[in-house]
Amino acid sequence: MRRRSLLVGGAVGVGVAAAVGGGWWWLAREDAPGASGLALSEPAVHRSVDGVLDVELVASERTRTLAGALVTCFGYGDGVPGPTLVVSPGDTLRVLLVNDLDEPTNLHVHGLHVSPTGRGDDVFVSVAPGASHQYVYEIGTEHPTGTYWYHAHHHGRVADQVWRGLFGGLLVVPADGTGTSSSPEVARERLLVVSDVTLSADGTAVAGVGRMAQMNGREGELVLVDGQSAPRLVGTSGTRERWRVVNACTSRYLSLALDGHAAVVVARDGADLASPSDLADVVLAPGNRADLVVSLTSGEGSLRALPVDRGAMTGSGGMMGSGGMMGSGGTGPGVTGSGAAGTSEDVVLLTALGRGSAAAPAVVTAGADVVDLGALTPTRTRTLTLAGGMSAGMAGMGMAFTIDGHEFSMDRVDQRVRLGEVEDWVLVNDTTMHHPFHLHVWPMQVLETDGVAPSRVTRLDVVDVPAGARVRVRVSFTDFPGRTVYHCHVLDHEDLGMMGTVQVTTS
Ligand SMILES: [Cu+2]
Repeated sequence: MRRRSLLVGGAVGVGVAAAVGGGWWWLAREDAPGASGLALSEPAVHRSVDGVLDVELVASERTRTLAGALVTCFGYGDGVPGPTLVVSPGDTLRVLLVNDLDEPTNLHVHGLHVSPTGRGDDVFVSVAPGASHQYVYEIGTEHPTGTYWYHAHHHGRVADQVWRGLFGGLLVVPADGTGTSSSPEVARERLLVVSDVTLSADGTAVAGVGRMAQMNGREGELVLVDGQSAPRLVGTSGTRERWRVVNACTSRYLSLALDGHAAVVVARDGADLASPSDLADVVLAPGNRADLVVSLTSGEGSLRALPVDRGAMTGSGGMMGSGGMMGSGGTGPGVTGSGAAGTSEDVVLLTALGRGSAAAPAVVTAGADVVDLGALTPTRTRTLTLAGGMSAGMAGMGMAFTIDGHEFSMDRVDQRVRLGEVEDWVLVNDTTMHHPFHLHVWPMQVLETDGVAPSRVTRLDVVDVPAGARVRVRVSFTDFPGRTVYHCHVLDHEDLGMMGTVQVTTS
């Protein structure tokens, strides 16, 4: 109780934290089941006006409130997550990225179907310390409404920068402001950006995790919603709410469960589902989003993230056997650094109170019309093989994460595609852990995983490729010529090389 009152009292200063014996980050965490009791506070919102949203995002490292305490971390503006950017089809989104960090960075608008060239979603851009870059994203008039997000995407630094706070939500909503077109009647919408991080004893977001943590993909001690530890959400019983959940964790998979209230998934990765899906059937890999319609009943329930086994990397020669040795190379405090990479904890993300006595409304049963690429004939089929692990080389132990045998090089074109063509990509996972495959600009329709087709049309921008599995996706390369990337969204793997380039040309 004493610890809880510290948290409720507002910002827990570092001095106070030290007085209770270092390792103060445990305070927030141990209080999480049952909640800190703090009311959920969503990020600030910037909404487009007259077809334009013009914002400045300043990436900086400074003190911000995180998990109820004052923490030194990265971020855009005042808080973590950064401000929520809200635009509509046909809008122009202008973002001036100002780099106040002492390392390079850049920006990616995850899931948006926009040009990867010019001032668009070009992840080859590097914004030096002290410099700025003007991004201009033209949102097409036919752009799907839904839940997206933005984050830093500078190769080699992505995991660290996202982990330390460089991410925020991005929504595309109908211009008339009535919520999403497919939205059943909801009393309100909430944006729930889930992230994880580990804090050091002096109240700093831990930078630079150990080799094993990188190899398996780091997972943080703290799992936060909108930068808060197990906040409390209060709604009205007998109403529906739309919860837009973003998995902004660098590696952690989220298998969501809600007790006390009913919920279904109505959209994934900005694509409406033809029919709602059970929450239990949707696992959010890093980068994925799910829009839930929650029917609030009277009383309190909790949204939890259940354990997910995503395997662990084994290198050539079975190097996992000596994991203890390799793990001693400076694994950060509390960062998953040895053994299985999957989450073993059951984490309370938030508690939700339905105030009043009205019974829960019926759950949603109708879905939306979605474009189905299933009947199309692909122009060609490509196979991409994901591989990696620890290996012994001339310079000692090394980690290599590859696609088709190559580590990422921005100077190489790995796939050449003609604009307007429809292709099947067979994603082969030749490792012992899951890899979430993300393609920029163009969404992927999942056709099958190891021969099993999904039960409904499933369009995603991050597709999980389980250990040892083959996943076939179909992509319609429409609208935008140019060069962009595909990669593993376990961001440590991307930084270690599991990324390739695709050049889309008009000839
Ligand atoms: Cu991976």
